[in-house]
Amino acid sequence: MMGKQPRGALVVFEGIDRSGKTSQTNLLNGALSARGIPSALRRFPDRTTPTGLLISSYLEGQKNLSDQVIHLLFSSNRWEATSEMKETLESGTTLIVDRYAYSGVAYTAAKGAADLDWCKAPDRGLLTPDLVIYFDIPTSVAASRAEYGGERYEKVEFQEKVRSQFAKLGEGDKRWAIVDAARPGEDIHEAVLGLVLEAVERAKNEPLREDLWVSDY
Ligand code: DGP
Repeated sequence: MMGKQPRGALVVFEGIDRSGKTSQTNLLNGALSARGIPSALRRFPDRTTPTGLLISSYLEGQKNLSDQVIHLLFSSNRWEATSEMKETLESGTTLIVDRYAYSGVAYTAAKGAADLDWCKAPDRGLLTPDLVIYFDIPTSVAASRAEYGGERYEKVEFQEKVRSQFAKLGEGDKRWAIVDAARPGEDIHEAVLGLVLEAVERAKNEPLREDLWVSDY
């Protein structure tokens, strides 16, 4: 009889706006497929769900919501995807996720409206990533990229604050890997692929955990 399918890895990409996550996640997905490793992409916020539509109109500046309300909506948007993500991972597919709860904390904390514990609380107990790849890039480099400035958070001074919140979040997190995202795309891809292939192997022998920020909370 065939043994149980080893689970896929949960790989999360984080970084400030225009740090290059979206193009690198697409490249990574292609590279994994080429190696016969089942993988799928997902991004947060998922703007297609009811919470996602509200989030989208907030980001586009059509709707104003308090810092607390929008924080909880972003968190809900992740929680509503959890059971589907779990099924995907358990079926052996590696999930490549463009933004997750770390963005949730970094963007709200950057507003100065709430402390880190409050920001982390709603996402506590989400599926725990096997690897978080943080795309580190100077704010000035990100800001010079195409289409920057269109949405609510795309302002250099604010992104600077988000960047320092991300740095704080990564400290002491053993799942956190920092990738210099100001380099040429090919070099970034190579670094990312190395980290992900390692995580895919590791995940085969480790149970899927649903304790984000529970043990170190
Ligand atoms: P993106 O689709 O990756 O461009 O993200 C849209 C914007 O929303 C971007 O400025 C980052 C921000 N963002 C993503 N996730 C969260 C979150 O959980 N909370 C807050 N406050 N902002 C977030």
